[in-house]
Amino acid sequence: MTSESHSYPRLRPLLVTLTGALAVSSALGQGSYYDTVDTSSEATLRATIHEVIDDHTRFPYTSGSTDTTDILRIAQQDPTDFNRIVDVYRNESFSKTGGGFNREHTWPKSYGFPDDGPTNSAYTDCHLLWFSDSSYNSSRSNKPFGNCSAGCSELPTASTNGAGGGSGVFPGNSNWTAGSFSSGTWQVNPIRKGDIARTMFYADLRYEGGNHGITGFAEPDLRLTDNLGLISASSTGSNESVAYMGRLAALLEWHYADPVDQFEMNKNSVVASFQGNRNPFVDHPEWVDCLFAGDCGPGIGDLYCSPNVVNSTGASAQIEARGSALLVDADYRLLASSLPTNTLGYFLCSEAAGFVFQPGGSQGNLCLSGSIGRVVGGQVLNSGFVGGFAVDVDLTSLPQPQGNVAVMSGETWHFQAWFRDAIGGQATSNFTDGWVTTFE
Ligand SMILES: [Ca+2]
Ligand SMILES: [Ca+2]
Repeated sequence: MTSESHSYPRLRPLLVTLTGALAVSSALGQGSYYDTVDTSSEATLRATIHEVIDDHTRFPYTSGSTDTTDILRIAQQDPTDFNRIVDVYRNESFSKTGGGFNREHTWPKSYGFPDDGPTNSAYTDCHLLWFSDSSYNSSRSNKPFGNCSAGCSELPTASTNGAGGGSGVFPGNSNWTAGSFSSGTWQVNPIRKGDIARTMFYADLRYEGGNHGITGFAEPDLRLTDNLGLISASSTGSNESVAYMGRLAALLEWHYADPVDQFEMNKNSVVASFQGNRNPFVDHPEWVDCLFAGDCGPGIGDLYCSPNVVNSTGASAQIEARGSALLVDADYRLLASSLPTNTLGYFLCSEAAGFVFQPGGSQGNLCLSGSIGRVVGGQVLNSGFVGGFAVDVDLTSLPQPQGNVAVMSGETWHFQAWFRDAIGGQATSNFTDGWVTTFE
C-alpha cells in the first residue's frame, strides 16, 4: 500500500496542479547533470565535480553579439520587474538600460586572471560576475572577503522586494569595509553573503589549472585560503597558474548563515543555460562540508531553502533530522517544531530540491521538485499542545507517486513538513524549511 491511502485532501489537488510545472522546472534544471559525482572521499568529490563543471562555453566580456552584460541582465533580473536588475551589494533595483551599476569580478581579476581575451575564460565567467552598484564595486576594489566590525565603514543596502534597508547598526542589512587592497576586508550584506561564498567555492572547483578541454588554453588553479600573504602574492598584474582568494573561514560561515534562495538559484540556471555549466554549491550546498570544512563523514544533513514564512504563532516552522545517515543503522527521525498547536501535517520527500512560491495558495513555499512523496513514515501527524511533531522514517519504504521506494546508498533526499494553519479565521497551509540528507 502506498501513501495514497493516507492522502490529506487539501494538499492532494495542490500537488496534482503542481506536477506539470515541476516536471518542466526539473527538466530545465539539474536533471542527470551530477550523476557522475562520486561523494566517497574529498579527493573523488573534488575531481568528479570539477569534471562536471569544467570546460564551459566562454562568452565575450563585451560584444555586439551575446556578451556577459546580456547574460547578467537575465540572471539578475528583478523578480517583480523584467525591465530591471537587482545588484549584489547595494540590493538596489536598477533599470536594465540605465546607469549606476556595472560588472563586479567577485573573485577580483587582479588575483590570477587580469586580462580579457579569448584565452581567458575566468575573466568572463558569468558565475563569477555579478552586477553591482558602481560605487560599491569601486569601494570593494580587490579586498578579500571577511568579517568586519562596528568600526568599519558602512555601505547600506536598499530596501527592495521586502529585503534590505536600514543603517547605523552593525551588521544590520549592510555591507561593511575597512583597509585597502589585499590587506583590506569586505563584508557582504546578509542577503547575499551566502551567494558570494558559493560563488567563491565554485571558482575553487571550476579552476584547477591545466588547459580548457576544448580550446586548449591554459587556465589558473584558483584556491581559497585564510592566508593573506598568499592572497596578496597572487596580485601580480599577470595571469597566474595558481592564485588565491579568501577569507575561507568567513566564506564558510556566510555559506551556513545565508542558505540558497530563489534569486541565487535563478542566476545559476540562467548562467548555465548560456555557459553550459552549473554552480554545484547552489544545487548541492551540502558538498561544502567535505570540500571546505573537512567534514566528509555521513552527516545527518543540512537545512536548505529557508522560506522563513511566519505562521499563526508568529514564528517560522523548523525542521531537522536526527539519528544516522548510515542506512545500516536504520535510525532516521524527522522533527518539525514552531508549528501552530493541535494542527495536522505531515512530511514530504523528494530526491530533487526546488522552490515554488506559495503553491496552490499556501502561505508558505515548497522546497521540493520532481517526484514528491507524501506522508513520510505513513502517518498524518498532529502538533498537539507542544506545536511540534516527529516521525520515525522507514528508509526502506519512502513514499513516491508510483509507490514506495527504498533509499539506496549515495542517494540524496530532501524533506519538508507541510501543515494546516488558520490566519484571521481563514484556513491556509504552510511549510517548514527544507532538510537534505545524503545517505550511505
Ligand atoms: Ca542569499
Ligand atoms: Ca582550484
